Amino acid sequence: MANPTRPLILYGVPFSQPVRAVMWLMLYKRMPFEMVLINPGSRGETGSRNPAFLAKNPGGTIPTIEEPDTGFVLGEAHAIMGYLCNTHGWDDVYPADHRARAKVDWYLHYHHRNVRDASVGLVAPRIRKDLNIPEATQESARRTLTNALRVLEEGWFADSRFLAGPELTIADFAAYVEIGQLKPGFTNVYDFEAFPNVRRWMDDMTKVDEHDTVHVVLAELGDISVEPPVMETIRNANKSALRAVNAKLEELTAD
Ligand SMILES: N[C@@H](CCC(=O)N[C@@H](CS)C(=O)NCC(=O)O)C(=O)O
Repeated sequence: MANPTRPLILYGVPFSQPVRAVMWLMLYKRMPFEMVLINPGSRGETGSRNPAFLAKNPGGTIPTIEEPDTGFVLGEAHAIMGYLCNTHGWDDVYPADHRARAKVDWYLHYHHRNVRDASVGLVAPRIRKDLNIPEATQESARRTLTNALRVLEEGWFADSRFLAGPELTIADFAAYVEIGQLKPGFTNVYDFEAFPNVRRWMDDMTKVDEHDTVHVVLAELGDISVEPPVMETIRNANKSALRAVNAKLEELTAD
């Protein structure tokens, strides 16, 4: 939308992987927004399963965005990133050429039932005990993830610096928030030894603008491979992350 008078609202929490992807794109593009905390899965007043939020997004998931000026609401991280690129002309990260864009979309569709299983198999069981994810589901998700990493290692990254070609695209944001969360320095719950191309790409992604701002939550949470974090640690990590994002947003609006 041209010249909005009020900044776009992003509903979510920094701990959510797809929320981080959307946040990263906007910070990377230096686009001011307002972060409104919505807790995933909760029926409470600020929860994603509260009737007020379900009226915006019937699926009850974060991220969701809202344009205060128009009332337009959109869910699903990849739809949101595509929409933001389309409306702001961010062709560098979502190429205008049909075939180049289709390749980005190819990855974004592939992501959902493959790379996204990183969270189900390795992170959510340690962080969200309340979800009671059965061991068989976790095991199957870990297998799916390993298979997806092999596909990335031997296919997508075989002769390509980034996922969809030589340049960074929104496919990389989407993939890294899932894969990168597992590495040493963050949760450290997966052994990437067999995937040198994926490791090289993860290193490159740490150099992308605003990587550190978006990942304060994981840096703060630290290694959870041995001991699952206590609730207080998760809460504090989310708070520090929010402070970091808000500080960056203040900087952007002051510019
Ligand atoms: N496919 C969705 C997935 C979103 C998603 O799974 N969000 C989680 C948080 S990471 C959520 O909102 N869960 C709450 C729920 O399902 O009740 C997207 O990419 O936006």
